[in-house]
Amino acid sequence: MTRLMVRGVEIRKGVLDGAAQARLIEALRPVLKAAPLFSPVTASGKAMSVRMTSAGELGWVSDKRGYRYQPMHPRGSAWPAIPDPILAIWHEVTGHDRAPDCCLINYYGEGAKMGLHQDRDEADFSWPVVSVSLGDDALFRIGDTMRGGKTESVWLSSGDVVVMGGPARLVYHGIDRIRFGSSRLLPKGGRINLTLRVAV
Ligand code: MD3
Ligand code: FE
Repeated sequence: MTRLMVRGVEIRKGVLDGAAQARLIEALRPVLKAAPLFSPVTASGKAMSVRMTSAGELGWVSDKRGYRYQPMHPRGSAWPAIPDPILAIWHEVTGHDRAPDCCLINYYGEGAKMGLHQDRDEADFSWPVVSVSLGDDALFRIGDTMRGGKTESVWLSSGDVVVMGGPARLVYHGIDRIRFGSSRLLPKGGRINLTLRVAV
């Protein structure tokens, strides 16, 4: 495992081996069945290219009313629990006893991307954010805590874990593109990113 620090963001390459990645995909199968991926719309009415769902007490949603954490999937059902092997990564990486209340599940199909943004819908920025990459490689862009600064990019691959804590918690970040078909983890290709957060 190698550890990279890019603008205060810690990138741990190759944390999960192939078997561990496959176990996570297996654990996500019933979650995605109970809480299907949906295409969020921004408040300005634009569809996001990333499809999403969540597990945990709260899920992150965006629609014409804006974005927020809420206790239900858009179809009205409670979100499924965060699977144990995902919680184990959080506890291992953060050393905290408190569990995250949201596991956002982002799916990037061919051509999907996520523009530069800050994660600031959470109540307490002293909690770190942990992200797990599964499937196709993605070009991750990291900027400054203010919009418009210089940015640096790094490729994330399946099994990498990213930790944002301390001053890096509020840096601008995004996914410019994925290399569709670069991994065989997902039979239909694409990328899944799990983002673990303490939201409230
Ligand atoms: C840096 N997801 O869901 S994960 C997001 O790959 C999000 O799907 C991207 O940004 C993805 O909000 C990037 C890495 C990540 C997640 C949260 C962060 C980087 C972060 C929070 C603060 C700083
Ligand atoms: Fe983000």
